[in-house]
Amino acid sequence: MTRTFSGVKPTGHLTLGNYLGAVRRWVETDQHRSEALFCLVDLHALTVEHDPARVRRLTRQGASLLLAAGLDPRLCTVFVQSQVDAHTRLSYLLECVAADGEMRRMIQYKEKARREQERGGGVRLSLLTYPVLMAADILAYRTDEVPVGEDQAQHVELTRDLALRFNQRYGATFVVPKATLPVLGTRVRDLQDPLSKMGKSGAESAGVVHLLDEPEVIRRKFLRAVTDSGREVVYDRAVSPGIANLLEILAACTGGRPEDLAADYSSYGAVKKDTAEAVVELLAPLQKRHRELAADPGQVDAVLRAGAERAREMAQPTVDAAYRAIGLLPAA
Ligand code: AQP
Repeated sequence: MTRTFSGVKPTGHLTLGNYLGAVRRWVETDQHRSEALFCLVDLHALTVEHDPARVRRLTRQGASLLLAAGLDPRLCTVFVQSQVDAHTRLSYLLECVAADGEMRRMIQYKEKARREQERGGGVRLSLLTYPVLMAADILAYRTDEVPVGEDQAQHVELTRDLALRFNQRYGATFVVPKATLPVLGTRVRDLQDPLSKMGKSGAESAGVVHLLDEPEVIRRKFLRAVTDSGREVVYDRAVSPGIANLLEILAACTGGRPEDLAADYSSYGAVKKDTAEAVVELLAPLQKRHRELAADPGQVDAVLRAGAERAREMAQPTVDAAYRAIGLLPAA
């Protein structure tokens, strides 16, 4: 059976981008057709300026949201990265086959390092090495497929390179995975800045729709979405990136094609209104289930405990094989 691994970083409240680009597919497809692991990658949240209490809170909230979205612990493994030592142990071995130059070429590193500098903080070394830890996350589980949004494709490509290099130097140890991208929702853009992706870690922004936003907040954000000054509704990312983003979100929610939907509209206002309603409707069941889970936090903790135990068992053989292959003396 195919093995799938993917993760979400507790750096902020989960967004519509996280849902359409990744989580929905995990729920609807991956957990049913593969042996799937989904991880709250909390160590990755420490690569930028962070508040410890907030990371802890967002990790639990993220887990609750994944369950509310429909991940079923009977079908898949949901766990927290820092509770499974295999990730950091393997990461060090992979650092020994990774090169400084290839880390510095990562687009996300360049963007996030710039953002940290603009904020007046230093750039953490862990931000540079984060893609190696991500490679360890994936490789620890002999993963075949990594369902991610487009923004993570370069990191999965690096994971492949590191796995191949390690295997070549030290013998066949890792399965070489591949990224799988969704058809729609690959890159949901910020409603206020449709040239940038909708990201969760920026300051509270009117352009970011969070999964727990109240319906009225969602409607307001869509109503104020930036569009260009044209009038005709056409689906063209280069000419009208704002309206193209709305049509893509609407299509991802309703199952249509953005270019077909464009033909049904004669005003931007109507596109905004319908997209808002489609998102409100899409998120309503998830929000309801999240409220139920919030009333019983022990349930989420129990899922995470069992998930970490299972993940440890699954990762251990890979870590042992990699330690042996690279020349380390077995502990016992
Ligand atoms: N805007 C997006 N459109 C489509 N997919 C997206 N993903 C994130 N944003 C979008 C996908 O969601 C999964 C989990 O993402 P992550 O938690 O690893 O964080 P990220 O990719 O770095 O995205 P964020 O939300 O922007 O976080 P910050 O701001 O902290 O960097 C991934 O599969 C991702 O592709």
